[in-house]
Amino acid sequence: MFEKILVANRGEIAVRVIRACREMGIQTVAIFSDVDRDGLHVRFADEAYHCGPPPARESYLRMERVVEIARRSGADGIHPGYGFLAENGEFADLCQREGIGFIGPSGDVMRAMGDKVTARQTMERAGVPIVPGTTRALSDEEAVAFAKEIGFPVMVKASAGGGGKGMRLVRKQKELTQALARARGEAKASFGDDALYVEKFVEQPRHIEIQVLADTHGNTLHLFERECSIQRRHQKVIEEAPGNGISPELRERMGKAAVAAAEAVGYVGAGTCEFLVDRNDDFYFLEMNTRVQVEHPITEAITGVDIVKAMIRAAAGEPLGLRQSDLRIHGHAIEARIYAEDPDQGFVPSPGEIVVYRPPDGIGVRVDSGVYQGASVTVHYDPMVGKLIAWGADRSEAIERLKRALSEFVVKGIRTSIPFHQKVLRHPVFLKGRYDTGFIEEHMDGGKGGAELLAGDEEARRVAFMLAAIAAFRRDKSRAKRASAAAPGAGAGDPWKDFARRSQLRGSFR
Ligand code: MV4
Repeated sequence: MFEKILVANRGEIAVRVIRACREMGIQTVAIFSDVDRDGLHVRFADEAYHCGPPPARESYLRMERVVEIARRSGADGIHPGYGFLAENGEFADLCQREGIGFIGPSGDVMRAMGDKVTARQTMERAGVPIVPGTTRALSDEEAVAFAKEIGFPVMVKASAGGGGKGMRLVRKQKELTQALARARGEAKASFGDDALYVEKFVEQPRHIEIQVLADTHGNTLHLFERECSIQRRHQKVIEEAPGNGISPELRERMGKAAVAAAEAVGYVGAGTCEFLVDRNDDFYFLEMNTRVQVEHPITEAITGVDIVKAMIRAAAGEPLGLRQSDLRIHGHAIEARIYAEDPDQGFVPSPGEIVVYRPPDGIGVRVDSGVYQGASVTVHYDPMVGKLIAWGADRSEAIERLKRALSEFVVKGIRTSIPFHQKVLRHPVFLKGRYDTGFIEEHMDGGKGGAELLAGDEEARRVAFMLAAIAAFRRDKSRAKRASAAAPGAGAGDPWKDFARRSQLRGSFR
């Protein structure tokens, strides 16, 4: 087993990993950029090292530096969380060369899944259903010929893409040439790889994903499905487990497909197979995420399995100690992602100091967050500041608990997505559970809130973003003035005074 793990991340997921390590008796090392010196993950870790200036490219994404910090601190493992270096095959290779255990699959597995054309070939051979389409990269001429053959509408996708990046819906043949040119340009610019493939467009699909766990002893199993169709511009907003109206028979077929997908690439650790499910309940493999996902807690809630601990054990070469037949679904869980965004202003980021923070608690409630009262949210990283997860004996209890918990959640100083969640949770279509990936577009005014003008207009969004940053700066300044005027020591004192292990801050990188 690992003795000391460096957590190459920040925010709520870094805290989540540190908690698992603490429970396992593993020492932890945090890294932090200039603006994260007071981050919650820094407070929670046993040691913390500075890793660079605020831009991720110059701090959390510096592979050589992260490995150097691991070496200096004596860490024998690195957990990448999600985002940043989590799905970077080169980073996994580097860790391996340096003799540091990367907590995730090998670089080869990441590349096999990261390249969508390769992944589609692998899945086809493994008997996993894929969306009808091509299984090799195409020239423009080949793409046109193929689209005519399968018929419109089609989707043009970048082989190096994923998560909605480098994707084009083409409804008519005469739009195809331009779509191909744009998609190719975008793919080249974003990924340095302009390989494209074509798929039949699946109308009104649901996004259902299967959580997979695999060890190095040949055990691969699944932890059932999550429904993630409530998304806004490819950002998930609400997720639930199990999925709505997924029959035991469909669940078993999808679970077996996901296990076959993982086995086909020799997967180790925690991974997720994303599927589209159409109105006939036919399902198609889309992509595999080779990391722990934001929404993993809803699966933990319904299965009782600690997914982060399981991935650490698997990376250490230990057997999972679970069999598929041991696993059952208990009740229902729903997660609301709390974003520092203003739903009334077209979801512009809302950075600033969190002046008041009072998270909910009580039966069936879990909060995984990376912030605290007095913390500051910056514009440098993902605006998700935390997650609220409610568990209930059935879906309606989970919904009522989540509503109750949202009503208790007090966050002041920044705007959050909480009011938007409350709207979704009141919507009859959501309550029925009969929704698909078009839900926010169709039923929530496109998720525009009150500011229709802002949606879709990049320039207006940029201006709103800047205005929000200026407003946050002003608020912070006037607050700082008021705070320094107030009598010191009037409050409860330092809330961190009795914290178990205040981490030692070490090292500096510029
Ligand atoms: C599709 C699709 C329909 N047909 N592919 C979006 C994210 C990326 N992972 C794949 N996506 C889609 N691919 C075909 N052939 C519809 C989507 C899609 C979507 C998928 C999952 C969740 C939300 C979505 C929102 C819009 C489009």
